[in-house]
Amino acid sequence: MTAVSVIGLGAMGSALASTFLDRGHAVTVWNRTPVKADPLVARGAVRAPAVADAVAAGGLVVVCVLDYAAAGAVLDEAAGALDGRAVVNLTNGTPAQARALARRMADRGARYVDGGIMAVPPMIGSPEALLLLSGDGDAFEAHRGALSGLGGLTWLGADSGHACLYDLALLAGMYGLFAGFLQATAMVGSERVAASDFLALLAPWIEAMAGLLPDLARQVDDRDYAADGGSNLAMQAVGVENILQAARDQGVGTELLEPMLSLMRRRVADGFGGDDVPGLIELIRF
Ligand code: FVH
Repeated sequence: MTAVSVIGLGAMGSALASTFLDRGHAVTVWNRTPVKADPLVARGAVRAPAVADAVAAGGLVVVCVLDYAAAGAVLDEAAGALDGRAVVNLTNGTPAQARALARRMADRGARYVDGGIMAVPPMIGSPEALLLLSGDGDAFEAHRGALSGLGGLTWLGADSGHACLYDLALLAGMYGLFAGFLQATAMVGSERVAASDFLALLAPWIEAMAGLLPDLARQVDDRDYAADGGSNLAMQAVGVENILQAARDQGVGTELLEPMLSLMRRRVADGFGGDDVPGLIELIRF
């Protein structure tokens, strides 16, 4: 079994360390605030006195702290121990931050894999938890077995920025969904309808709309947004205007959907009112 070191014992780092213990790995832990290691030490983990000791102890070094500034700082503190180590950084950040840290790790002789976790801490160790990983393919293959104990793995290739990019893109999809949920429940809430009651209508509606995604994806890929007699953008823009006006009339805020309406108006003004809604991507895409 690979000896694993976990650096960062917040909610997620603790769940990772705990799961490695469950799977029978020798686990060394380090956290800036040492007391957070106590429950893991009670279960058999070794407390490293300094972060460099944790790095030196692990065949696989997993980092999971708040942000890349913290990840960079703790790994700098362990600079002398990094040569030859496999470092898997599961901290949330941007592709540019991941690529910069990958270069710093390579300069110090570490084999660096970047990752994103699509799960909340209680899901770690279950098949529903998804880890997105990219970077040093040899390090990934060497530790695929240990990492797969945390959840499902998706390898995204040699660019260490890709795991972050996919992670943030998936989260963007999630926050779009949350924005719609909040707008909808605030609107019916203005008439004292409980969100939990409204879900009986909202959840199946969102599920039905999710069924349209393959068609929308095809339109985006083909850059062909013809509405084909379906739901044209000019009509949908009027619908969104009505949503926002109704919200105002009910004393509900409109900030979540205003950016969408403003893109719709621009696209209609540009002469694409007969297209379908995926055409909006032309106003924001690379
Ligand atoms: N928890 C979640 O639901 C999400 C799921 C998806 C992935 N995220 C990312 O995981 C990273 C860690 O998140 P977390 O949930 O463990 O966060 P906290 O419980 O707030 O713990 C933060 C840890 O970071 C340490 N830390 C912060 N700043 C520093 C620093 N300057 N130097 C060293 N360590 C630092 C902190 O240490 P301490 O406050 O206990 O001393 C915690 O160990 C994160 O990127 C999520 O986006 C989680």
